[in-house]
Amino acid sequence: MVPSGHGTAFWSTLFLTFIVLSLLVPPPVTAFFSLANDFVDPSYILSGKYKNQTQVAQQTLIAWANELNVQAPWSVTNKTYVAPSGDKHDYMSWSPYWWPDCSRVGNTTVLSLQTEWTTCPYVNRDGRINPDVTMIKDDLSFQNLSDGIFYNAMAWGLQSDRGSTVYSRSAVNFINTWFLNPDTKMNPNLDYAQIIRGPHQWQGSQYGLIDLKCFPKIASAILILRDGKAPDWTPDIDTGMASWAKEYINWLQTSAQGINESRSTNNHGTFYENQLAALKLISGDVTGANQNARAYFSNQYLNQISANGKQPLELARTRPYHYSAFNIAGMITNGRIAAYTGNSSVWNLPSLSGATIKTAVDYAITMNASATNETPAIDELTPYIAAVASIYGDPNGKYKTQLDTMQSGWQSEAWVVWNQPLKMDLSSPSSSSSSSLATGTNSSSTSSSEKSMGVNLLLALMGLLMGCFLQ
Ligand SMILES: *[C@@H]1O[C@H](CO)[C@@H](O)[C@H](O)[C@H]1NC(C)=O
Ligand SMILES: *[C@@H]1O[C@H](CO)[C@@H](O)[C@H](O)[C@H]1NC(C)=O
Ligand SMILES: *[C@@H]1O[C@H](CO)[C@@H](O)[C@H](O)[C@H]1NC(C)=O
Ligand SMILES: *[C@@H]1O[C@H](CO)[C@@H](O)[C@H](O)[C@H]1NC(C)=O
Ligand SMILES: *[C@@H]1O[C@H](CO)[C@@H](O)[C@H](O)[C@H]1NC(C)=O
Ligand SMILES: *[C@@H]1O[C@H](CO)[C@@H](O)[C@H](O)[C@H]1NC(C)=O
Ligand SMILES: *[C@@H]1O[C@H](CO)[C@@H](O)[C@H](O)[C@H]1NC(C)=O
Ligand SMILES: CC(=O)N[C@H]1CO[C@H](CO)[C@@H](O)[C@@H]1O
Repeated sequence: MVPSGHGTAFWSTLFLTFIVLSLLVPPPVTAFFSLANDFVDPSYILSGKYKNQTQVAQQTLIAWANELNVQAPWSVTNKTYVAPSGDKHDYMSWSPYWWPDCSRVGNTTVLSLQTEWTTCPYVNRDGRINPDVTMIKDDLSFQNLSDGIFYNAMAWGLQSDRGSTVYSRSAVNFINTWFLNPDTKMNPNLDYAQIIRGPHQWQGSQYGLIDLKCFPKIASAILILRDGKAPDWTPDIDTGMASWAKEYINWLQTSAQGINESRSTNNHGTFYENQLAALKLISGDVTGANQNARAYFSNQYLNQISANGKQPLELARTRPYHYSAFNIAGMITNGRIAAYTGNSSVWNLPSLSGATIKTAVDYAITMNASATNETPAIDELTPYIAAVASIYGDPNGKYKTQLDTMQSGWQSEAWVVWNQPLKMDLSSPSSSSSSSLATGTNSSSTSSSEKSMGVNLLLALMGLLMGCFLQ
């Protein structure tokens, strides 16, 4: 029954509000997904090109920034457990594939967690993640932090009006909280990353360096804010971040963990150079960034790809599909940093067997993820198929066909925004979900999705207010 006190005007305004809302609500965007790694050339985002064919992907990107902003900001000082140093500013994580063996330490009754961690020897089970490592969230926080900074800076850069926005303020706030604010900052070292627990003095391992592999996302973001002259990117923040990067670079290049990790031949070596090259860009050392990205191509890269495109070091692992896609992410990121710093010849640089990054992706496409129970890992490869199409071209439509087969609705993924020009037609085969995407693309006429969403909200609010006054 209609409650008394509300006149016809109220109900018709409410009805109109719903009509307006249903017409203007943006099309659905895909669920948030964290890329293993990537580097986006800031001049591409700042150029404003290819906007009309990536409208839905841009909406996804902005939706992901909004989603990450809800859980932000992140800080190493958030964790309940403190590193063995006793300093809450020290980053800490536990090695994911190590499990306690308490059989020889009088485990007749159930041990308390703290006793288990410090008295039972830990044994390695490759690929099997010990669920209790998520009790410490520094690694997941850093992953979300890097995505939060990455998507917010791009959301800012996609807007034609480059004033201070919620996106530039968020990106800067996240950087300040994690790296610079004296109360919440992280010390620039990984002394306690991927600790193997047990009855010995706890230390980080070289493998822990991979926890911070996503610095190229942060570097892309900082370059967008810096080159785009974002008002929120102040000289103090720029200088502070550059000096943090320099201190951490020094740790990466001189600590035992860093030196060992630089010699890794598999994906660990690939990601080590990703991280170092990105930090050099943050510190303002473009030549150094070029040297690190190229160091990968004159070392690890040469032995990582067989003539047929297989990556033997990754295929040897327990999750071969995941690890193949994972290392491809690192290769492409090193390639993109090398290209950005002036050396795009790496795309066609042959490995010792004569293969290139393209050969590695062409082989990975033929792998059967279900055969190794890794079907969800298909989504880890598709962004890099688009990257290869963007870098090498797709004259016969081979990569587009692959994407259509592997991931329906891929056109609305955020990574479509920067894997341009795809040199391909972005329309998908006549499936129902894609035709609604095509309509969505054309229906939003404003240049910025944030603006159109803001307009929606404003109209809805106006409708509701009018409803109140007219009753
Ligand atoms: C969309 O982009 C294409 C190719 O860049 C261009 O030819 C076309 O005019 C654009 N359409 C609109 C509506 O901007
Ligand atoms: C310790 O002993 C309990 C009881 O026998 C057993 O359930 C548990 O799995 C053991 N823990 C470890 C880490 O070995
Ligand atoms: C990281 O982001 C994911 C996805 O939004 C969320 O489920 C998770 O709780 C976040 N973790 C941390 C530690 O921020
Ligand atoms: C580094 O590698 C050497 C030689 O393999 C090893 O003895 C040492 O324990 C490693 N150190 C770290 C911190 O990983
Ligand atoms: C680019 O890097 C490759 C591999 O390190 C090297 O062979 C080549 O000479 C470099 N080209 C330029 C122009 O620096
Ligand atoms: C992929 O592997 C699954 C599971 O082993 C199998 O059922 C399927 O036929 C394979 N697909 C191809 C194309 O070989
Ligand atoms: C979208 O707009 C373009 C350019 O105006 C037009 O060519 C295309 O047919 C439109 N697509 C749809 C689905 O309306
Ligand atoms: C989840 C959580 O506790 N987040 C906090 C982490 O630390 C920052 C900085 O102190 C806080 O702002 C967050 O609320």
